[in-house]
Amino acid sequence: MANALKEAWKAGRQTVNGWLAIPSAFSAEVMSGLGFDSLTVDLQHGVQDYMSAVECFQGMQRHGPVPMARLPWNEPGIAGKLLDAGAQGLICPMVNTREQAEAFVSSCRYPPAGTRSNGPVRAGIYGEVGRYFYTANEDVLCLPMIETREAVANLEAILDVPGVDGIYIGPTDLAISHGYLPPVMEREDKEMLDLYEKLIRACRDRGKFIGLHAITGAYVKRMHAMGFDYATMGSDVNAIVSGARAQMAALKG
Ligand code: 3PY
Ligand code: MG
Repeated sequence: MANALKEAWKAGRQTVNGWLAIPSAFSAEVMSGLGFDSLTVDLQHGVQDYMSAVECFQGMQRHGPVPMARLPWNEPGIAGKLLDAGAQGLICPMVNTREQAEAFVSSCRYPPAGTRSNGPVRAGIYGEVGRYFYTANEDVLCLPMIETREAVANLEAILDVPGVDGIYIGPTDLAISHGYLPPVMEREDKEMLDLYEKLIRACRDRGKFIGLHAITGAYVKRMHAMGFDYATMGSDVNAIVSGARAQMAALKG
């Protein structure tokens, strides 16, 4: 099954990702009907574990955004399990060196490209029967996160690792490592925005894709205009908080 995100980016179409921190198939189902191109289950900072991630993948099946997950850390066990459960792309936090990028890619690719073990227990029941093994290495997106000074210093080496499809920026960790506080997601610091431009150019030069984490539609629109291929307009928690807060203000105001 070809990866719809990869196809969109190759065609120059920018996409919007949603972020699932709530461990609920129903919440994932509601989010999946709102027009996101992809939804990412967050096992790093979200209240999600392997089983709730599987349930979120099941919940989003009906409307069909591309199912993705953010790993809790660069660790092959959970990477393999999430891919077997149907994730079509993985975002890996804190990838700072070429070696770490190689380890991440290796977890996601079947031999000879990597060391992923065969057993796509849920992923294999979609698409053409028996084909998953032959298409997964091409279809699964490997997106290391660039969110430290060290990662920026090693950017070219990370991007040049075969099998790295693109990168994902973690704006708060990246800002913290550059000495910019408070750790808010939608940065306005000139140095950070200049850095984003630099990262976009480096990805363009190498035919790699680039995305970042954001919250509001207005900021996502600006980041698309800057040249990001994808941006997260997240999350389910933000949506509840902002929606309920607005209604509470209307009630009391
Ligand atoms: C960050 O801001 O560091 C993130 O990882 C966003 O998800
Ligand atoms: Mg981070």
